[in-house]
Amino acid sequence: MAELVPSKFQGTSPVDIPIVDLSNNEDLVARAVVKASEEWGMFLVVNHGIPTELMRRLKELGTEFFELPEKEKEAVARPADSMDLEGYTTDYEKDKEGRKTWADHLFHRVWPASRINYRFWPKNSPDYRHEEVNEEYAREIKKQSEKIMGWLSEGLGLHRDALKEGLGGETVEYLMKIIFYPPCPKLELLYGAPHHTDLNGITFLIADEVDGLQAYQDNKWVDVKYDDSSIVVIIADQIKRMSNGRYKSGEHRVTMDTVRTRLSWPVFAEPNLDHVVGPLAELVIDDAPKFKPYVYREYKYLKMNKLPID
Ligand SMILES: O=C(O)CCC(=O)C(=O)O
Repeated sequence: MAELVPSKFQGTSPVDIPIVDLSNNEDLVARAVVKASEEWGMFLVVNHGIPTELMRRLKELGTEFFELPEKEKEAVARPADSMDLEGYTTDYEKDKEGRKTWADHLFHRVWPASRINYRFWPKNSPDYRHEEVNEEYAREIKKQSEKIMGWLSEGLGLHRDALKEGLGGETVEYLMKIIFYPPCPKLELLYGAPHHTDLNGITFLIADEVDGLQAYQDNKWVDVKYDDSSIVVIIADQIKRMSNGRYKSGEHRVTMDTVRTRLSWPVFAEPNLDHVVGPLAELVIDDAPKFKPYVYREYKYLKMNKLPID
């Protein structure tokens, strides 16, 4: 059931989500990433090496797409009979009566090349697709993702590639989502996104200057404060399950703004649909497995349909 009255903290939050400065000494960084993933399942990375200009351009092109007339956005619409998420959907425009969330979306895969379908990529600018923006950003995010999974694997006492391999190695897919949250006049009824954890492995999120993302920690909602160069990292369900519960899947939600539109760009690193993910074998020699292994297709189906998951 929807929670009533989403509230933003006014003024200073009592705590802030951890910030990890990736330019620090690698041992320090690795420890900070492990601690934040154990305690929060969410943290900000700064000084990560992805050019701010690349992030700015990515956001500019995505924003331009959502400014197009509806008809042009429909050119990359998700087909009505699609079993996949890729394409543009406008729940906001089309479901005015029964809205539970207040947002439009565009999903398209950005990695691996064999899973990219350019039919769902916006056509508003040739730069959208070309080397210097989305594809370059995807390469950078993949690098960050593998670095972070490496530190998390070592934090479990495993070899550096353990979590990446558990998630499917080079078959891991990166899915870009652009979310457009129009201003919402009735804050008491709706969320941009209700309280949830992500169902994939790990998520990398950037957003425009409007805040709204909140993390749930110690029974409190904490505003996530980012700027135009930081990236929010959200540990998601599959890393929690592979780690046998050692790492948290970060709980979060998005509140609305009455006046301003907000856009965000999460990239979800997720297993291929046929890949089986469960607690890593080395972690359940002495300890009982806390989770059942699932083919990712089944896990995704259960989670998206709010069905029970062991
Ligand atoms: O827009 C945001 O900041 C978060 C989006 C989100 O939680 C999601 O798409 O799962």
